Amino acid sequence: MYGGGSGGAANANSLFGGGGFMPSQSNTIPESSGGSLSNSKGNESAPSSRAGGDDAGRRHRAEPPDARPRSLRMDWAACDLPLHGEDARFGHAEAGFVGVADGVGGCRDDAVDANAFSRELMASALAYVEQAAKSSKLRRRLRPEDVLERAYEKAFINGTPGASTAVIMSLDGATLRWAYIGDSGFAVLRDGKIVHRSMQQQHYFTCPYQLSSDGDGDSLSKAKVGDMPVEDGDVVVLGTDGLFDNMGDEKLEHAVSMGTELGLSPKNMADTAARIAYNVSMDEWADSPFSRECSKEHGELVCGGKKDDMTVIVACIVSKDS
Ligand SMILES: [Mn+2]
Repeated sequence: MYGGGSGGAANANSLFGGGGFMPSQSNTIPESSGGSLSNSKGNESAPSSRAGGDDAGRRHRAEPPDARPRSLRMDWAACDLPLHGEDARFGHAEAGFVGVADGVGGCRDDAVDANAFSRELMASALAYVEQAAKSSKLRRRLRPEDVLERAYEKAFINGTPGASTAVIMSLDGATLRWAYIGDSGFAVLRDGKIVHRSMQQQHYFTCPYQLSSDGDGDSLSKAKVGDMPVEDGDVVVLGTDGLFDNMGDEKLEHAVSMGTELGLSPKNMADTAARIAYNVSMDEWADSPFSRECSKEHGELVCGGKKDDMTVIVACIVSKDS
């Protein structure tokens, strides 16, 4: 467990509540077909069950009886601002999958490459999604929690050292799905307002829930899984804690509203959000989500942002015709 503290042991039988490791199809990494993978070193709330979904997911789950399947796609792009080089991400436009992961920084103390585990998680997730994307039947059934499980399984079996938080999301018809663990998260915006967001899962301040290869991390059964219907024009922002610890809801809503009004591309919106968060992170007098949590923790007013890697994915939900 990095960041301190202790948690439940990760083991094969505890993956998403007892399913265990399934026969892996992810040992073969197919040729890239529209997918994208990056890590920042290179270049550029409450546990739920697998079947459960979270509260917001349930609230939004019921669709009008006359709703016909809508043809939507994700138009996505990313911005990476590396500091320690511990973040990684992937995306596959055709399959409608995106994800980010954050190697937990405590690994630095152990002279472990803190990026190795997050990088492998995202690489394995992309490989599995690419494989599934070749079959429309398989693609329809693919869920973010399955991809996270397969990716974790592969990193675990390979003994890749380290620990990581992660979030994986998919667009399936007009349904947005997610699975996440720790403080890598997302927000869904409609008409410039956040209509749903993930909750940071942590054991205590600065110690997020995390998957690890050494049996000292958290079980995947602690991952939050959910879904909600989305519409043409919705904007999904995924990020590691470097984004959300520096960028409060108001700033995020402002950035996305501005991007939508100006017709900015997902890439420009991701760059804009990352730049705003970066400026906060470098401002020792800033009022940030991180400084507010610090203030609560220490019982006195603390100012400033949090210097960290930042990985931002902006996925605009658009009609397939556009
Ligand atoms: Mn981070």
